[in-house]
Amino acid sequence: MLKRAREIGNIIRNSKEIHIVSHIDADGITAGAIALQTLKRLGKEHSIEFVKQLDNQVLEKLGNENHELVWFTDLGSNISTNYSDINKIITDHHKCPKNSDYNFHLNPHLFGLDGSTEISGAGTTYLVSKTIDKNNMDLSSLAIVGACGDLQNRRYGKLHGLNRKILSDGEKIGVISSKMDIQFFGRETRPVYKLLQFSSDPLIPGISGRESSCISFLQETGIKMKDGDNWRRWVDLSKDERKKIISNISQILLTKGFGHKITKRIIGEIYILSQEKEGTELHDVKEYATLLNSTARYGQYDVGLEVCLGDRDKYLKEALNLLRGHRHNLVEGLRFAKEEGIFKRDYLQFFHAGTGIRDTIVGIVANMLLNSEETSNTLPLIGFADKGNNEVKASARATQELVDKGLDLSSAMRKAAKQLDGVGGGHNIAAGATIPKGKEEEFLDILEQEIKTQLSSSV
Ligand SMILES: [Mn+2]
Repeated sequence: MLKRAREIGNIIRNSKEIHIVSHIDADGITAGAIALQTLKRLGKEHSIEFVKQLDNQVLEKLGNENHELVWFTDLGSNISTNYSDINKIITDHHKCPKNSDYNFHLNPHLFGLDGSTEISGAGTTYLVSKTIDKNNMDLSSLAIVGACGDLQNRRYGKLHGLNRKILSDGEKIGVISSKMDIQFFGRETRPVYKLLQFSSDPLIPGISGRESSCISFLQETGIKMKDGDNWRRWVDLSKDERKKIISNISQILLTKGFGHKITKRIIGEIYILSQEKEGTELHDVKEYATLLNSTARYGQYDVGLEVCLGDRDKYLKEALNLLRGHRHNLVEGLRFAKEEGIFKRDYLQFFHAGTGIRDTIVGIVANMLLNSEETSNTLPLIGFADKGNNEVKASARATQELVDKGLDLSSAMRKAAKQLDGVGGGHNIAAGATIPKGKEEEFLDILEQEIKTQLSSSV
């Protein structure tokens, strides 16, 4: 992979003008930022755009723009075999066919690595950046934000594979540090009771989603919730207090029969960006990724990008505004999906939000729902949302246990969408598709058949 990264580095060095095309999520924004910073430092003429997916419209536009070189980051693996009219390099981690093994295409799947856990789009972009100049090792922090944005730390409760090498680059030069701690979101910025209330992976029965239960749980555990007028956050608690909470949560999970494997997921490695201010949304990698996601989902890619490039003023403020709006929309989306109802079939469960949830957040809502009491955790969950243009977005999410049993949502979604003249793909645990409106029922039939085949053939 490093050899391929160097080859791509050489293509960049030999070009004067480079246009970056990246994906609209935390991994895509960090990948785009790493690419852009690399080109800036090289003094290359550059530009950047973010897209939801590489469809024919985008490709046609790119073809007409006649860029000397196009750098696809966190996407592009699906076009590596065709579109030879665009002079390109690709640093991606999405599944790709073996016959896309070209010298311009860096993808872990081409090297026998797992692109859903071992390295992200930002990570592959970082590898190229580092081969160009060792001074770009400071960008490792963005690569880790991207990896965690794609939940690559969740399978093993810590980063793994090439991601660990990138992490150690960052630790070596002091931009990142890691330690074991609680995995729930908001360690640095949320009052402790809120951190528990929004816990979702794993879900704590009787606690998650219930504010008053969280408060009484903390009281019973003997945790003071306020310090003067200020709510205490997880990072304000003493080591002893944290231990007590973790042990009491574990107790709840174990007595409810969740087993050690799930209970262990409470604790894992967390990552800190050492040069950011403590208690801000940028200090903890997971919170940073969420901040970026909330800029991307509302089309404000440049806001997230500027934050990655170092702005801590105007753009950061705007990003925080978007984050607040995003939280509001997620809560509303979750409520909406529950009201519409979750329908179970033999091999999947689904909801259809129509225009009630933005197509850009239906995947996050599906993920939150999958971790809630409203859904079965033995079935993958599909969420539909109208996209406009007579198209429907389908987002599929599954548990790691199902993936371990042979489920591959990426291939199932791609195959099902293809039969209906749509497009689909992604990762084994999380995938998406766009299909013509009105074909949802048919789509579910095909998808269910695919899932059934996957799960029965792996036994
Ligand atoms: Mn990605």
